[in-house]
Amino acid sequence: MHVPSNTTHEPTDRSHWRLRVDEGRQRWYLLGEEEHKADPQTDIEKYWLGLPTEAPHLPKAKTALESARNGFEFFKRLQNEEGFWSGEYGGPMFLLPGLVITYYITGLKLPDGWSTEMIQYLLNRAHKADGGWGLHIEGHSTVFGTALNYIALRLLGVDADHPAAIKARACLHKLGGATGSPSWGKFWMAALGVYDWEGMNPVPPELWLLPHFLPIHPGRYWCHTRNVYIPMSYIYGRRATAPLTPLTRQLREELYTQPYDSILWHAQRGNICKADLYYPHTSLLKFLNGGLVIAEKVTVNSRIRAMALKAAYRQVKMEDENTHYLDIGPVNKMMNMLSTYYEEGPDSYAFKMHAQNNIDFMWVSKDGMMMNGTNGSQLWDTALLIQGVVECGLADEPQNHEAMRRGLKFLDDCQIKKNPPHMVEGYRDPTLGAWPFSNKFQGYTVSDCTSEGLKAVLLLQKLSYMDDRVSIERMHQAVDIVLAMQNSSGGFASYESVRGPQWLELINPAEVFGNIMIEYCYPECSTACVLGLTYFRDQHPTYRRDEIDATIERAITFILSVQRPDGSWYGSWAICFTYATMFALESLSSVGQYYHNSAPVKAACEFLLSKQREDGGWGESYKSCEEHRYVEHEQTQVVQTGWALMALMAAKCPDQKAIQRGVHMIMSRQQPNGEWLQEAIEGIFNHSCSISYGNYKHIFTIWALGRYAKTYGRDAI
Ligand code: LAN
Repeated sequence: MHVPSNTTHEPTDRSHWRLRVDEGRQRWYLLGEEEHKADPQTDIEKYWLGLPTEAPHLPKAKTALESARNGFEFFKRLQNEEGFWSGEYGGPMFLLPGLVITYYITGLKLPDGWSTEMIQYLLNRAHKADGGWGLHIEGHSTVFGTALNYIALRLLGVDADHPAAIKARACLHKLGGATGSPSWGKFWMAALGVYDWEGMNPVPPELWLLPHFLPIHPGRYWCHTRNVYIPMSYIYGRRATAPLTPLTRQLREELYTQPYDSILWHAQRGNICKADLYYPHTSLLKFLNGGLVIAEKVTVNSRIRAMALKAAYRQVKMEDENTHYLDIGPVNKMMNMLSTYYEEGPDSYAFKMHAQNNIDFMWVSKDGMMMNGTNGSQLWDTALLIQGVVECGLADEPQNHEAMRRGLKFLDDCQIKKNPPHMVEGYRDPTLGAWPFSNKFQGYTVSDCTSEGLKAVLLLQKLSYMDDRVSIERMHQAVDIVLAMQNSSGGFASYESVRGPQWLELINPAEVFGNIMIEYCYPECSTACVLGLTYFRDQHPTYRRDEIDATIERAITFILSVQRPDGSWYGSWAICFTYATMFALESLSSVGQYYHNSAPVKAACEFLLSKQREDGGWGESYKSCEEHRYVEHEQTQVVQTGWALMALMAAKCPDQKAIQRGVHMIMSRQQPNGEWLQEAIEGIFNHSCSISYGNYKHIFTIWALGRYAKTYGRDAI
């Protein structure tokens, strides 16, 4: 990797960054002086970089609708020419190090401005108190976060005696040193050559040689988990380690509390620092690992290993080709890139494609450059925003027609129009007609993204001034996708239907995440599917009618079955009970269940009302997701207030006063230019890791205010 010798650790001139979009792809570039002058920065770039925008002050909103209108006046400025909204999608702190380590190992040069801005990000995100990093930006310092980000800082050119490095090292040592890292950290360190493979529990590629009918076959795992363990097993199976360099030699001495050569590696396999541990290894996994360690001694150089590596690499290749070398997420993106380097070499087409596409995951903010949790949240944010704007009637106002037209253009373009080239052999489900979370190139079906995309299209194409873009055949394809994704419980999972038994969770080896081995059914995804099918049936009442009716009914049964005794629902994809309860109540209202006629809905409203704060708002901490109980945030949050209000209004909760107080709270936080400011992180995954949804503060405020105006009249305050 190219390390600038004169690194000053000063940020780049942020006014030189531009965000380019291309068929749903979003990529940041640092421009040279000439190009920069010829091409002024837009408000989109200024906004996300934390620079002042041109957004004017607006007349102060006196009603909820005026407030929503002002909000959209501002937010419209952030819609790009292709019709979608981009946004920061950071939060996890274990992504960027994978990229930095891969570039170091492969000797690839980072594009202009990257290393400087990555250093900025790491320095800005180090915890003030102890200098370490956590699993995610709001989490306490852990070995996983601190060891990997310390390594990243050093590889990017920060000296060991830089004050931030000294502080981070002290934090790491206090936590016991890098030997206590969770397995994914152990993997990256071993690949770099600063940790010994013997200190890692086996990740045998032989699993890919097993017959598919076995429940343990990786083709049955949750697609994210499966796709991380494919390249990990390939690299582990080959024990591919970078040659030592003076810098990695130094790192070997910096990361541990004892000399590198004195570490008893086999004793470190099960050593996971307490601060990191969320899901400890079960006795079953410990037993299996014991057996695998012995088996590994035989298989490591055998013919079976050679066959297994071939099978694993075939899966790497298929994932790459199915996703235009974007891959399902940033973790397997970097591991696949490294696998490609070892298998096909740095001059191969595959390696070059990987190198070229990493930029899709990078995001520049006022804090520097981070790696997003996916290659963006383009479809998701756009589809949700459109629904809010249509619901409150703003979409009918002439000043918004153009934004809505552009939105439909994007939705039209973003729908996936073919199945993946390697579908059956790559263990993929159909994608024809689906909508993805980010863009069509990544191209994974997600149940709720397909439904939200479909809902947004149906709403937009009903507007009097809108020309149809998405044909009825293409809507049928989307409906087919959704119908095929229902599980026997009636619920819907995220990307695929559930393929493996629940006991597979007993061999979850990742230590830091919960519920990652298989797909699970979620009230959020199930609701999106219920509503997608409902909206479709309203407009097209004949297509697969009986199946749609039955599917909705079973999904509602599922949603009711996972309500908690306190009336709430646990949310898996954003924080937390507030989020999922909103979805569940949307579903129930769509089948005519409201506060006055449904005991579950009444209980849910009472739950939400019991969490309303003095100032009229709601505020829930990400700790709720970890601890599975409602944990208050220190501050009220506009986003959660929006969710709670949406839920109460969907349920026709009779306590208008309470709803009004929430509306007041949201309006009181609106800025003179119509925007809302960033508050706490909004999203979560795998029970433990938070993730930013930087557009939610506009989407759910506008939507909730609009729903209020619609419910109680346009003049309602
Ligand atoms: C996402 C983001 C979107 C999210 C919703 C659509 C909101 C949800 O309703 C369904 C699940 C989904 C698609 C989802 C799944 C897990 C993701 C991809 C993420 C939370 C974004 C990042 C996360 C991914 C697993 C991060 C990489 C980490 C690993 C453990 C591999």
